[in-house]
Amino acid sequence: MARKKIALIGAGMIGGTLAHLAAMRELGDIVLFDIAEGMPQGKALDISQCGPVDGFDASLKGTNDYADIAGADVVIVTAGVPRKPGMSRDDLLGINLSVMKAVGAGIKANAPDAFVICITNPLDAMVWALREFSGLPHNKVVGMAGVLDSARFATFLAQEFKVSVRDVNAFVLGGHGDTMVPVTSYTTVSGIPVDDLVKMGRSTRERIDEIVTRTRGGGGEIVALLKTGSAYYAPATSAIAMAEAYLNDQKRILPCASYVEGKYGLDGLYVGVPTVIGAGGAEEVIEIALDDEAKGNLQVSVDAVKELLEACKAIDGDL
Ligand code: TXD
Repeated sequence: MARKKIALIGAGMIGGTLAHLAAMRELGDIVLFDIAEGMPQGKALDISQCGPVDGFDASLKGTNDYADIAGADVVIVTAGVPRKPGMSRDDLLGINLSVMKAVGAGIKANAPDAFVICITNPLDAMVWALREFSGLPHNKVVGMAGVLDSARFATFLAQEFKVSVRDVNAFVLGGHGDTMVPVTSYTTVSGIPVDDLVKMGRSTRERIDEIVTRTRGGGGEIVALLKTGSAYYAPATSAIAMAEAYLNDQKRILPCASYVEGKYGLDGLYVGVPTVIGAGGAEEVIEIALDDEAKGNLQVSVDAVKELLEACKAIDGDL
C-alpha cells in the first residue's frame, strides 16, 4: 500500500511543527505549501534530515505550487496571519478570509477527496468559509480548536488536582474564542466528575472558575508571553490527533468545529461540538444534554460565531 499523503497549507510555526510531528509519527509523506518562497523548501529539507537520526521514513517536500498537493489524504490549513499582542482573533477576519478563498480553490482543484482540518483564526468563521470556497462535503472539512482548548483545560486541572494529565478528561464546547464553554459537569478525573471533586474538598468552586477563565484566555496568555506570534506546539499536536483519528479510522470522539445542522438547535453553522472522527471524516456530531447555564453560554458562543459569519458575508460577495 502506498504511503498516505499529508499536505500542510501554511508552513509557518504551526505548519512546520505539524510537518515534524507527522514525519516522526510516520503518518505519510508530507508536502509543505506556502506562498513564501524558499521557506517551505528549507523546512522540508531540515525536517527530512531528522529522519536518519530519528529513524523515520517519510519524504518531505516544500513547495509554492498547489499542484504538489494533488491526491492528498489529509490537508491541514494554517495559512494566514497569526494574532499579534492586543489584536483580537476577529481582527484577522478580512485578511484570512481572502487567504481561505485562495486555499479553498487550491484544495478544490487538487485534493477534492481529502479530509481537511482548518486551524486558521478566527477558527469557526474560517472553517465555514474554507468549506464554502472549497465546495467539499461538510463531513470532510472540520476545524481544530476544541482539542487544544480541552488540552489547556486538562493541563490546568491536572496541576490543580496534582494528578496525571492522562487521567483528566476535559470537555469544552462552543466557538474558539473568549466565549468558549468549558463544561465542568462533563469533565472528569479518572471518571470522577470535577464537581464531585469539589464536593470532596479537593478544590473549590472559585478555583475551578479561575481555571475556566484561564482556559478561555489560554491563547491570549501565550500570545502575550511570546510577543511575536501565537501558540504552535499544542495546536499542532492537537491537529495531528485529529488527522490520526481519520487516517486510522479510530472513531475517536473529539471536540471539533463541525458543521451542525439540527442538533443543539442549530441550523447550519460550524461550532465546537463532540464529533466522531473516523474514515468517513466527521462521521457524527454527538448531542449531549446541557444544563441551563451551559446552554446559555453555548448560545452566547453561537451568537458570536454568527456575527462573524455575517461579517464574512459582508466582506465577500461570493459567500
Ligand atoms: O486553536 C486554533 N485553531 C489556533 C489557531 C491556535 C493557535 C493559532 N491559530 C491560528 O493558526 C493563528 O491565529 C493563525 O491564523 C494560524 C497559523 O498560525 P502560525 O503560528 O502557524 O502562523 P505563521 O507562523 O504566521 O504561519 C502562517 C503561514 C506563513 O508562513 C505565511 O507565509 C502563510 O501562512 N500564508 C499563506 N500560505 C499559503 N497561502 C496563502 N495565501 C498564505 N498567506 C499566508
